[in-house]
Amino acid sequence: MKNFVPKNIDIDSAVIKHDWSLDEIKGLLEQPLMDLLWQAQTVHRLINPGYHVQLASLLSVKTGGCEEDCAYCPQSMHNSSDVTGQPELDVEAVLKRARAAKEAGADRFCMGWAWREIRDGKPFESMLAMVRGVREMGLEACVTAGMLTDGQASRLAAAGLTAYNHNLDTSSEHYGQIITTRTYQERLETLQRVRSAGITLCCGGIIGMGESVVDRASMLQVLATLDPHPESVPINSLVSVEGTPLEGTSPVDPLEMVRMVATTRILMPKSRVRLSAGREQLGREAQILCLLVGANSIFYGDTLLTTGNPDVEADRELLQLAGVNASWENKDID
Ligand code: SAM
Ligand code: DTB
Ligand code: SF4
Repeated sequence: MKNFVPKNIDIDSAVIKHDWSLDEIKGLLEQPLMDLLWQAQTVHRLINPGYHVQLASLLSVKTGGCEEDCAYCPQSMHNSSDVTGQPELDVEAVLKRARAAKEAGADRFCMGWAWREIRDGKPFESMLAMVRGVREMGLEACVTAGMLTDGQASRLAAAGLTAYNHNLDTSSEHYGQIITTRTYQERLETLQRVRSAGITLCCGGIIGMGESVVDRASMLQVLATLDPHPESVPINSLVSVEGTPLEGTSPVDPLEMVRMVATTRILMPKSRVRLSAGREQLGREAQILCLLVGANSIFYGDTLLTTGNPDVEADRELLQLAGVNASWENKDID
């Protein structure tokens, strides 16, 4: 695919600013779909003319038994999902999975720990060895393991960690309905520690947890007023898991996901917008719309942390059908 910028694109459409108001964001989210899609597509094509899509593979290193009470999460010990506390994977097992992900074409390897906060000692030393090993393979490395201290953040940075994922999940206003064991403020402080250590930020949220459009705008406002913007912004739609308080929640309309991705792209033009959990429920047309209007990364591989994701073959087919560039086929990556 040739990289070109269509002549009628206004460079100012991709303005990087950090003072977005709630009304502006709500206005973007709620504008007529055709206008939103055009505006987002304009920004997206300007920023990513080659339609390069980053493939990020996920692995749960420590699964289940988490002390936090996140209402969406099958790994919380407060929920009765069928995810029992399992022994942590060792360094060798994790690196084997990272190698397989690289061979399948992944660019980034994300490792998750079902922890409230990072624990020092052997588990943390193993985490550092995993980060070093993943980086030595030439992959980006991302960790998501809850809160951390400044000292832990610096050691992760020194090990070569590319990104730390810590999501806002929802608006500060809706937050109390979803999590009670950790405050919104603690989340913001964790993000600040990651930033101060020089690690890039991966921070986004989930839609479909009973929030309003204003809640979605409010969460996006917190992200889009960070300076700099998070380098990656995962947009998840709730995977409603049996045994969680959100079991049985009605699925979000796929077009709501498209609106969320499009608005995220307009607000944070240069960030990597990752179309994250919930793709199995989206259908290929909605996923292609997301790729068209702003998503430039997906989770790649048939499992997220504990729930399902489209398999590699289905995703290769989807990406080929959409005509985007992804590393597994080694096309003209820009
Ligand atoms: N314990 C760490 C933490 O909370 O930061 C890391 C793992 S946690 C599973 C990472 C993120 O996955 C959550 O913040 C949430 O946004 C997302 N997530 C978890 N369960 C989900 C679900 N059922 N549906 C959609 N997203 C989910
Ligand atoms: C993110 O925002 N989504 C990913 C990743 N960051 C760690 C996790 C999705 C988890 C979905 C539920 C599960 O598989 O347990
Ligand atoms: Fe624990 Fe993270 Fe799940 Fe919350 S989202 S229960 S912190 S693993």
